[in-house]
Amino acid sequence: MSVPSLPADLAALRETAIDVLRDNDLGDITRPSPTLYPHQWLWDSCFIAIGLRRLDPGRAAKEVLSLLRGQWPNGMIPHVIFAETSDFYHAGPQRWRCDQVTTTAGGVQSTGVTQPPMIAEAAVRIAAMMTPSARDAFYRALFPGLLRFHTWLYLERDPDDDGLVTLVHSWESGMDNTPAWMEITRPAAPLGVRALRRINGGDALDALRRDSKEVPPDERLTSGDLFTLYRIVRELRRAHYNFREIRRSIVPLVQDVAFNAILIRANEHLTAIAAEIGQTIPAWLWRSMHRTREAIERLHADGTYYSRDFRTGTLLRHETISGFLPLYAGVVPEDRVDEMVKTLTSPRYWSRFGIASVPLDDPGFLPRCYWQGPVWVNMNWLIADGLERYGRLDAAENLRQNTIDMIASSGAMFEYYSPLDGSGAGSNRFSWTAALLVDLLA
Ligand code: 9YW
Repeated sequence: MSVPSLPADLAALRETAIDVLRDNDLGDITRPSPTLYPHQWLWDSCFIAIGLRRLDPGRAAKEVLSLLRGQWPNGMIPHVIFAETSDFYHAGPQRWRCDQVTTTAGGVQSTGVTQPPMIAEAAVRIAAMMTPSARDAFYRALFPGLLRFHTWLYLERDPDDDGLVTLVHSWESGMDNTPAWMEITRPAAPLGVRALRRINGGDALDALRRDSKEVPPDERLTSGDLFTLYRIVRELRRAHYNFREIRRSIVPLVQDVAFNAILIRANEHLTAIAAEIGQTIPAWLWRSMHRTREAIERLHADGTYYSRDFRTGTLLRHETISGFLPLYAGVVPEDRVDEMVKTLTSPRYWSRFGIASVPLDDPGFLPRCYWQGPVWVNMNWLIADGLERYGRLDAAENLRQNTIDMIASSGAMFEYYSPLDGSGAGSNRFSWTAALLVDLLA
């Protein structure tokens, strides 16, 4: 499907995006990038499907349905489903060894943690492009697995009926080295002598850190942080990926604000899908879902929202882009919205390229380093949606236009961009950037 009204330069940019998606297409899944990420990631596939629906709704539906192949018997949908490829990925099946504790619906290998539950959002967006009969078939194929996933999130990750689900690894947040997470993770899992020796020694680390050969090392996690994240995986493995056991370990447990905000929106969509195909949501789950809307209020302080340490109940008061996701969830009281939008559109966060992942005046701000400062296209997309939801139409429109302009001026589908000059960093053939550009141009 082409977009006839596009000027020539944007039409060419759209073709570049389509080419990236085609190149990363592995059949009915799309890898995030050809070099760094050769497998299927949960929320990547959802953002990718949101773009693919503009090109081929049937293919977009397959992208989402294929996530169910990785579903565990307990309902979890994993953050990475490993593809059959020999391409290098540093945290592959051997690091997780999940086949020792479980099977998956499709007999595929996976990681033992999840990622933000964007599936229901992708599903309703795809369905909006389908004929009534295709839509009905798609919803019926997806709903049972999706319901079991949301059920798992509450039963396993909100065992105290607190209303907020708890994450067990920063990889679950989708924002690997975001400061709030690293500040709680580093002290919980100090590096041992062996890890330090590997960091300081040459070869062993080089073999693990091929990512820093693909792109400059200062655009990636530090080796210390990466080893800390591996250490947490080891603890999760020892706890058999079971929350009751994890709770007794050193693993930091976080009620992540962005994840819970995305869950709130996903719950609304799940409820709508159920109604449309005549299915019911169990009453206890419905009550839990409702509780999340109220519980997120406990993450509010000083005009923003923070994640919370599940073990101590204290807020992790480090401001990041996650604090704006309650706008996307639609749970911000109207009398608070102006102040939040003022902060969001201030030079601390806002530039003509979009929203910085960490405010520019943060002492840890690094413009080209992953989740420590760069602009990410998926965040711009989510927050623009939230702004629109609250009727801040000019800000939403500006954010979308800035995103398109930023990608256009870089000329490539980068993984993330510097909020200072819009230069691209990380992978330059990154699928969700390509897909969301296609969506924004439609
Ligand atoms: C990793 C794949 C993933 C994204 C995450 C992003 C990064 C690194 O890449 O994670 O090895 O999982 O932080 O959001 O899903 O694109």
